[in-house]
Amino acid sequence: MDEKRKIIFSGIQPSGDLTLGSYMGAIRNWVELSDSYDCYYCIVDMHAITVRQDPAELRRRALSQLAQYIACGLDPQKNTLFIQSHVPAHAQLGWILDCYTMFGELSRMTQFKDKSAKNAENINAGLFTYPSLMAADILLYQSDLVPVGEDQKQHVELCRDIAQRFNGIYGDVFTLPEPFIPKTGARIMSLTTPENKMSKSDKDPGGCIYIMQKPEDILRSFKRAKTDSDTENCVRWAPAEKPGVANLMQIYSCATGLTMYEIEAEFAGKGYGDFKLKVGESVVELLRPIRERAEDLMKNKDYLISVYRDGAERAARAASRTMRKVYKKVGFVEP
Ligand code: ATP
Ligand code: LTN
Repeated sequence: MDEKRKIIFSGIQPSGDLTLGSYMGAIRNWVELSDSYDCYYCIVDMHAITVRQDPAELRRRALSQLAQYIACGLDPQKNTLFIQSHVPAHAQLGWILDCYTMFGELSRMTQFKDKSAKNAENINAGLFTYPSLMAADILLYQSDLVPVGEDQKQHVELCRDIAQRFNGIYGDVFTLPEPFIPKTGARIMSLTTPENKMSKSDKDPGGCIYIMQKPEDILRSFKRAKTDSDTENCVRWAPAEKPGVANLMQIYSCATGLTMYEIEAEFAGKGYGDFKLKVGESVVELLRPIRERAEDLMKNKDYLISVYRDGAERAARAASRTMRKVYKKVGFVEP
């Protein structure tokens, strides 16, 4: 009866407005898991500054992201919702783990390679050591599970390697976390270039759908979504051959709960016009209550402040237990 609840940690950078990709790949699962686990859901602003940010925008987005977490169904009473920079233990453990992470390991990270190609004028040390800070986020809370989209699997695996290395030297200090990746929606692609991941830093606005976007803009983007030149039996599950259609089918499946087989049956004999409209409408209906609730919450800043303060206090308490152990193990004098 008194069995300890398993722990979950996940985070999203306030580096842009939240997308349908992050909702379907991550947040949707956070909500589902929040009943049976002890959950820490973070706004990782320290990760966000690895790419240059406008300070006022970063602050606005962090608060709006908190409102969106709550609006997506994360109850602040049941979950610890907080902002990374408010809990100094993340930076402290991040530094320590930097000393247990290898240059070669960091060099192999695809996100580092992608982001340094996109930000050639600012390949800073933080962008490079980003995964050790992410490992600190996860390990501080002795997390068992990390619900993320597929692109983050490599980082969670590196986190396990770092934890194993540390435990190998000092004994069992850290719990080894597992990634938790959804079966559908693990990788939502851009609507205009379905070979690329839908991403909030995407330069092509039509490719990305945002949680807070207005219904008419969402519908317009779906109407323009890239498909192919098939005319007969065109809504078919064939990801390699029809990436644009497969992406829309994934989105529709996530929004409605229908299987690929049921989606094919629904659109048998119909064209892309009907299909894209239906997918767009399903997303509008999925996001409508979230947007409305988030807009309401944004009017109540005092409430949001009380949520993140309370979250930071709870997180700091849990983090300090791990930090005490780590300080002792590495040989720091007790403060
Ligand atoms: P950026 O463009 O700044 O790198 P992003 O849009 O890729 O940001 P993240 O903040 O990196 O979003 O991701 C937040 C969470 O959502 C992560 O768990 C990530 O795996 C997941 N996620 C992001 N984009 C997608 C997507 N297109 N499909 C599925 N999951 C996604
Ligand atoms: N690297 C992640 C964001 C992130 C994260 C974390 C996710 C930072 N720390 C800890 C899960 C657990 C990203 O870029 N999406």
